[in-house]
Amino acid sequence: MQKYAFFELLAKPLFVIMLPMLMRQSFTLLCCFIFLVISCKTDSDKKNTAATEKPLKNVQVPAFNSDSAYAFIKKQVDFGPRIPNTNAHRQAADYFVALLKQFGAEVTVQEFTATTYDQQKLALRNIIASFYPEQPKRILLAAHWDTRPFSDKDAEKPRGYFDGANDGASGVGVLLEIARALHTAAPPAVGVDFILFDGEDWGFDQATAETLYGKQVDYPLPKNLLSWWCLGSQYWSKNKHKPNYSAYFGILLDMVGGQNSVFVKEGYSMEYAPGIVNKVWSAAMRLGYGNIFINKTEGSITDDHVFVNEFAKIPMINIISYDPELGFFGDFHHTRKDNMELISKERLQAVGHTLLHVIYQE
Ligand code: AHN
Ligand code: ZN
Repeated sequence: MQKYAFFELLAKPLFVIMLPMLMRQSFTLLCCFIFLVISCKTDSDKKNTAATEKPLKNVQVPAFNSDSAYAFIKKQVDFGPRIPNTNAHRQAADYFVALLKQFGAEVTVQEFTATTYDQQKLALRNIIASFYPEQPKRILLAAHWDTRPFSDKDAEKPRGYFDGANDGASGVGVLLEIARALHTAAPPAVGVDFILFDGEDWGFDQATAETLYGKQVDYPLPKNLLSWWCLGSQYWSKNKHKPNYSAYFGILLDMVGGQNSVFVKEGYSMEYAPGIVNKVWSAAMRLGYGNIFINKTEGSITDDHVFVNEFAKIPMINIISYDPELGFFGDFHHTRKDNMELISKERLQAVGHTLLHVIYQE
């Protein structure tokens, strides 16, 4: 009895002392668990932001020379409008091939014939230039090099010709200067391919029909085409210069040299490759071009990048001039205003500098 009484005596304080201790302990354990869950979550949040905002590589980026880019544009304009089946068109193509070879690129010329909406047979050439062809990870840069055969938005001369300094030559000029920079600089960590697309600008829409023919006209598409525009990119995307060719991503330049022009995030680019758009626009902001690369999404434009996405399955974005007031490319578009006077070295610099940074940051 004495013994039991002793245990009874002991049991009560044990219970009274131990239970709160145990409860305190489990409270501490619970706190630890909650803390762990919270810290894990913030940790994964950190990882997520790190995925979109990778730390910058400490690399030497070659300089972009906008005087040189400007000279490449002037050279094209001096041939005359690069309208398919003309001498200026043939001479410009020969010039691009020779120059890109001089810059050390592996050059492939893809020749083909295409039929336009008005049943003209055109001898076209897509020109492909590869730097570091042995690199498996590749970036594709593109622009169209042909000129539209009529200035159908020019109120005074809708059947005239125009220089296409911005529409065509500006994108090619920036690309040629990037190729020259690659030739003189240490290689980036990626291979770079250039495609100069032909036959982009012989397209047709009802506005063209109204001005040229004074009435609505219907030109049904043949089964090999999705659009009367972009004949070169539609051909290349279905018949690549190397059958298994692909690229990590692509960037198209279209009308990038016009003074006062700005670039908004184009609709199809945001549908097909929002990550690439944001990568390029972030690079531009970082370099101080936030007044030119505007952080808003507007307009969806059928251009060469659409077919590269659709058929070649390469995520490609478009950097293209957009006038927020007009809700269109700009008042120069397909008029005789599209000449050298329109070209701004500052705009060429913003685009070229940004692209070289994007290339060397990969
Ligand atoms: C549209 O007008 C919808 N696409 C033609 C894009 C273009 C024309 N780029 C240069 N010229
Ligand atoms: Zn055009």
